[in-house]
Amino acid sequence: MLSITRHARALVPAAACLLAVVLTPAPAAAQPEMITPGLLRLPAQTDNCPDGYLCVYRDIGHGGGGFAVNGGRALNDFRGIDFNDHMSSWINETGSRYCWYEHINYNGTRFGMTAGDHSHAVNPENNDVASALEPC
Ligand SMILES: [Ca+2]
Repeated sequence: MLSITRHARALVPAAACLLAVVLTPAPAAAQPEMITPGLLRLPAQTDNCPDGYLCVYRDIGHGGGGFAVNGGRALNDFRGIDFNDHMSSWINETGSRYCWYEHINYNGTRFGMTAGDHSHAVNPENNDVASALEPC
């Protein structure tokens, strides 16, 4: 009897530890972070673009994190979000055509982003050059 009790006592910490492991929730998926109303920072772990937003990504294949702007909103200078000359892919979930520009303040070559369309990878010569975007 005594030996069973001693044995049971030894098992309590092990059982508690096992319970703790079982009860620990899985880490929550990283969520977009609002910078200002209508502008979100996208975490590197997500590749989906919220409905109603235009999303630009640091890496090809909608990876590496990036930014999402609510439909209708423009960004005249990517330097303001520390994203100048970094865009490699995009998704347009706004329902409106958007354009991105080679230079800030909508200057330089303009590239269309059709509503509901996406680019897995912009052309190599246009990689890491985007500096602004707006509905167009
Ligand atoms: Ca640029």
